Amino acid sequence: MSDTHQILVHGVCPHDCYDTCGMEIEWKDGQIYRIQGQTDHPITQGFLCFKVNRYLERVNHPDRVLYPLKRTGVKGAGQFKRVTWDAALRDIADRLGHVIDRFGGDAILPYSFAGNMGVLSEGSMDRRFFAAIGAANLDRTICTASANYVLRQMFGQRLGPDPEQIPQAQMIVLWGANPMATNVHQIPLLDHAQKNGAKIWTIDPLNTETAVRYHRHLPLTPNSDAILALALGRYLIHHELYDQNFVEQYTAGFAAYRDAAEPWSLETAAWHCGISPAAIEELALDIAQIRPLLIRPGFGMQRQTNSAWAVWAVASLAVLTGAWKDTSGGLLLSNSDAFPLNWQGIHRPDLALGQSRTVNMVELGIALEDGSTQALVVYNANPAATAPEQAKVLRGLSRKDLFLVVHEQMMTDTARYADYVLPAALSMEVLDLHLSYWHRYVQLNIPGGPPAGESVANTELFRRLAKAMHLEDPAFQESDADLIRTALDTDHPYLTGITLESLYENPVQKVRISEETRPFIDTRINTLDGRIHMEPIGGNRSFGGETGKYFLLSPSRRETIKSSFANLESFQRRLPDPELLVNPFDADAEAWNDGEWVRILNQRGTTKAKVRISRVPPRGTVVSYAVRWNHSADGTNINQLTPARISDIGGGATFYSTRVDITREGAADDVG
Ligand SMILES: Nc1nc2c(c(=O)[nH]1)N[C@H]1C(S)=C(S)[C@@H](COP(=O)(O)OP(=O)(O)OC[C@H]3O[C@@H](n4cnc5c(=O)[nH]c(N)nc54)[C@H](O)[C@@H]3O)O[C@H]1N2
Ligand SMILES: Nc1nc2c(c(=O)[nH]1)N[C@H]1C(S)=C(S)[C@@H](COP(=O)(O)OP(=O)(O)OC[C@H]3O[C@@H](n4cnc5c(=O)[nH]c(N)nc54)[C@H](O)[C@@H]3O)O[C@H]1N2
Ligand code: SF4
Ligand SMILES: [Mo]
Repeated sequence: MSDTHQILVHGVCPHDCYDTCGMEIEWKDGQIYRIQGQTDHPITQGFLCFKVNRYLERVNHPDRVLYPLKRTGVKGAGQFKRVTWDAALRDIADRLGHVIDRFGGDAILPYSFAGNMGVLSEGSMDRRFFAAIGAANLDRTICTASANYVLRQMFGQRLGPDPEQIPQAQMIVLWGANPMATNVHQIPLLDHAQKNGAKIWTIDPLNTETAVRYHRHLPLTPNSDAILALALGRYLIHHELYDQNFVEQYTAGFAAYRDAAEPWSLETAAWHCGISPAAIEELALDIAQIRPLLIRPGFGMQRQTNSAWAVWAVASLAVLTGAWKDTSGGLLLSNSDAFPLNWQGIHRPDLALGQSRTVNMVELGIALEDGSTQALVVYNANPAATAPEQAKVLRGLSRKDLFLVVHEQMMTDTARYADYVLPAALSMEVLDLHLSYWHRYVQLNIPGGPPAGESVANTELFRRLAKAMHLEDPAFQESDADLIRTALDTDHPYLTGITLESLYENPVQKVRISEETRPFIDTRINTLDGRIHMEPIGGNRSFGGETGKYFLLSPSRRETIKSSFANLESFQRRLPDPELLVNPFDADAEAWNDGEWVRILNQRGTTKAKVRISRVPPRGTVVSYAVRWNHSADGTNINQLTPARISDIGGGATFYSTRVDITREGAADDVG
């Protein structure tokens, strides 16, 4: 590329977000110069969000890692010196080889998530590499594991209505979702539905911006979702307001469902959920009577101990009501299986050396403390800030005998503990294919220039590591273009005609499912017997051990995506200190003042924050939005408090099943 001209390319926002926006990226003199929402993109509609509007701050941030770095100080101190790629790769290959010889391949643990959601960046060469060295398997559970499990059990796949149909729905239930912060391109669609006369309910313990924007808000007690949903189902059954024809024609397990719902009368449920029986009845009647009915759960409602139970009970409402019969109706929780790529071809599980242990990523702290892990390779994630039971995780990362390699764009809390930090390219510098877990567009992200400094794409990192470890399989020589061709190499009708070449011509293509197609009515139900299964799932997990006085919720915040963007100066200036939102009644009862420092603690850990008196949390619940960098505070954040307890079924995370005590800062030593 010549250094003087200006070019415009199609990019895709790589961050872990429902919206997977199309972007117009302008490069000038070899630098990223301007980033805008794609104007003619049907979902993006020319605007980006609060965070990505500030992307140039991220591109040019002083925390960017641009060269391979080797640790010189103690772990966690963040002291490094620059080394060459050759030297770094040679030493890493030696040390991983040594672990394999002494402890076996599965003493090496990869840890990654969705820092970059590109198909190649999220998981391709890396999967091949770790399979071929016999590394431990990582169960990537931290976000949606319970929902995935339940959807597969009930429907055989993760498919929902097309979000572009939302304006046609007349009754919408946003259940544990806060799209004003996390899914901003859903807002115009919801507003449109509202203008068309739709009634929109928000079911969330918190009085979020979303709850404030739409008609009705049901502030249920945290983690009482399954009970509410079962009470709604029971009401519909008792009053013969459910869709008997649909249940007979399409489902199995109705009797078991009915039995499970039976204990939950309006009164019993109202007591558990902290709302009035009349409010539940009003919602039940709306669900029964208004069509099309769209139930839109967020992933927020499944970060609880009985997560699978909650998802099952809520999803069952979309079945019981026959909501799927309308094109804009049903359950919109995930559209991930609208993209049937050649996943085996990308991941190549056949390269695996044999059986390796599997680690649930929620339990990273345990895997680092129980002696099973000698080397950890982190990319696309920042577990020092985002994993639960942080005290354990940080102790593990500090282990002198742990060999830690981190591939990153930024000097994150995790990178500071690394033996080697390797520089990761920005998505704008890398060819990749993008899907969405919400909408139905396949997109090509076209780089406008080469990676800055000596940074490399995730695929290139693992190509280099494979070479350094003498892995000869041709699978490690495939280029990014080859990988995309492999990914799209399928006969599935949803992907007909979508090829790398056609994506270069038109980088935003809808999967070939007609907007009129109703999931599970017009498509096969992918369970063994071709029926939707209503039998109860989960619900038997005890919440034991959580004794603190307050419920702590730590949902997504508008200004960051988890820890990403929390190091931007604009964010630090706006919100320099960690904050804890508390209800005015609680503040009054405890005589806390706005702006006062408090210590938050429980059996797992402790962190501090400034009180902010707010009407967002109800009485008895406090809120700290996820998440800040430890390093920008006292070395800790809110994940000191969250549990690594696994959900009832599916292995999911339970961040929102946390109780805490709160003391005035300074008194912490007296409590324990
Ligand atoms: N701006 C921004 N956008 C993001 C993210 C971000 O961090 N910031 N994160 C991205 C990621 S990784 C994900 S997974 C998605 C998540 O986005 P969402 O699906 O919206 O989920 P959360 O933000 O986890 O939580 C949503 C709501 O669930 C509520 N909630 C908490 N506990 C309960 C409960 O027990 N029952 C019910 N009914 N509601 C409850 C919370 O109060 C919160 O308002 O957003 C993505 N988009
Ligand atoms: N308290 C609390 N904790 C939570 C949650 C919560 O609701 N509350 N939510 C949980 C959820 S839903 C999720 S999904 C997890 C997310 O947790 P993480 O997966 O740790 O997500 P991020 O904090 O966004 O960190 C992603 C990192 O990937 C890096 N990155 C971006 N692109 C690339 C790339 O191309 N290559 C490489 N090598 N690195 C890249 C970014 O710089 C960033 O540091 O957090 C969980 N943690
Ligand atoms: S974070 Fe989400 S809303 Fe923001 S630009 Fe990226 S995909 Fe769009
Ligand atoms: Mo997530």
